[in-house]
Amino acid sequence: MREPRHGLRILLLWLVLSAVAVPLVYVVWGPHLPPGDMSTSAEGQRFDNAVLGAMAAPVVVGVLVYFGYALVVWRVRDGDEETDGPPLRGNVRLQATWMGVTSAVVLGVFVFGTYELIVPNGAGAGEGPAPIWKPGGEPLQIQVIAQQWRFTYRFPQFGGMETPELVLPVGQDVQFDVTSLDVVHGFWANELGVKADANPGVDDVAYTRAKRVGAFTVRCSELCGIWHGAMTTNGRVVSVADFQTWGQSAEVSQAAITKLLPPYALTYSPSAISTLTKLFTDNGLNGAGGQYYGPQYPVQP
Ligand SMILES: [Cu+2]
Repeated sequence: MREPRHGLRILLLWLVLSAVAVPLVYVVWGPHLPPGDMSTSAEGQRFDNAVLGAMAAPVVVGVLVYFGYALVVWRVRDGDEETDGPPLRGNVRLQATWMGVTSAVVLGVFVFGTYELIVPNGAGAGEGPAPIWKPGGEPLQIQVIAQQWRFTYRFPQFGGMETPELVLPVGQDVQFDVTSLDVVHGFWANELGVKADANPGVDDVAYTRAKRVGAFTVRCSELCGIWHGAMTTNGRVVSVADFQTWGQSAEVSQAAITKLLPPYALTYSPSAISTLTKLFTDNGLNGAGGQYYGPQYPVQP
């Protein structure tokens, strides 16, 4: 009996199933992929995840089709006494195709990923002190100050006030200047698609623009000590008018503290921590050095 054309069968099966899987991944699954669509950077990352998922689908389908086909067609039948097939050595066409296709896939992912990382919105990632991508115009500047174990936010365009609350206006470009007072932290606002290292002595810049009002979470993404897991807060996106009202009233209510703070700078000397800690704790603003959690913490097991 003539051997059927297995390669052609597998190829056709793969083509049909891939034609189903790719749009399924992109159109049906894509809109539900993290980190959602709350900001330009989140939306960009969701698009990247959908494209990469769609690119991965034919690869996964290929593996599964080959696996399934081999299990069904090439399994040993009852009474099949035949030994293994003839030993094969070298198949230039197969080898060249394999190397060509895998190289094209990897280079495609590399080029797409690199472009997306750099060009649209800076991808919401910390770009260091000299960002490659910048939005046009004058973004709202918000300094993110990480400290064991809490984030505070300084607004240089509102008199350099510092608040424990992250509030953003909708539809405006925001520039986060992320730094740390003590150890290595990570500023991660998942729903905004923003993630930037918070290192002492470093100004790490990240951009985004919120697309709708609502709440988002901020958490520390770098193991930074015993209360790292508790280093999380909520932020909110509000209308431009509400933001102006909030900013102006916070500037007034924080004025007494703002006067005592070191002048706004892109980074701060760690020697300022003890003074700042006392200042913040006295004003219910912060809690470095474990004071925020009270002397009974950390609880020993
Ligand atoms: Cu931290």
